[in-house]
Amino acid sequence: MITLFGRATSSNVQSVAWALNELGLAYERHDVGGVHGGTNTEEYRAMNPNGLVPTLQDGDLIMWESGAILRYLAARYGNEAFWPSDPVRRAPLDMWAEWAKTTFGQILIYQLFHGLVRCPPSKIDHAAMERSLGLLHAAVPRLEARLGDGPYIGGETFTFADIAIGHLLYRYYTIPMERIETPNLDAYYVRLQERPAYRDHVMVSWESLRGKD
Ligand SMILES: N[C@@H](CCC(=O)N[C@@H](CS)C(=O)NCC(=O)O)C(=O)O
Repeated sequence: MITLFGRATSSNVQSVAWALNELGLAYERHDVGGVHGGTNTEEYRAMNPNGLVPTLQDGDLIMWESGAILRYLAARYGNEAFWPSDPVRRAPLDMWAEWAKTTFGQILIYQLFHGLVRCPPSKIDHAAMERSLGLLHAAVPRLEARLGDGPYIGGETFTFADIAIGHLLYRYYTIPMERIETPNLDAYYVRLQERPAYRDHVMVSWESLRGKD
């Protein structure tokens, strides 16, 4: 039995929930973190010493770090297309998954989502947000160019790299901020929305996370 600990509004939890559903795995999800609390108990800290979500339990295996969880699920349960066994075919996908986590996601979630949405309006640092937006606008054309080569990050087929990047796009397209013109990325976002698991587990309103004065 697989258990996912983490609130449905967390983008990191969403990537894992989306992967579990794409892979057709049965699992239970427990609301932990944010308004639900539960991350500071001895029992939870024994599983995840960071006190963050998500945490995944699969039999005797307990894991934290959503990127590592995604790779684990893909490697254990994914088919050859979703997680190529050939390291040379997998490497470029992994490169994009890493870029999503360390570059695109860092700017989008930890700078802009936190700075524009989670921050109380009177405390928004507009100069810092302008700088972050500049970084985002410099990064996005790389993704736009990549998506000019095929419908998915790896080309013709949907892979774990699409989850690593795609789960961030609901935030990307809904945060109240300026976006540059990206026809390929826009079409990709529409393509992802055709997947029921994306609609159900990623397109989750973040209204409850909005900072208030
Ligand atoms: N690098 C970690 C980051 C985990 C993280 O920052 N999780 C946030 C939610 S997205 C969290 O636990 N926030 C506190 C909470 O929800 O109580 C991962 O990818 O799993």
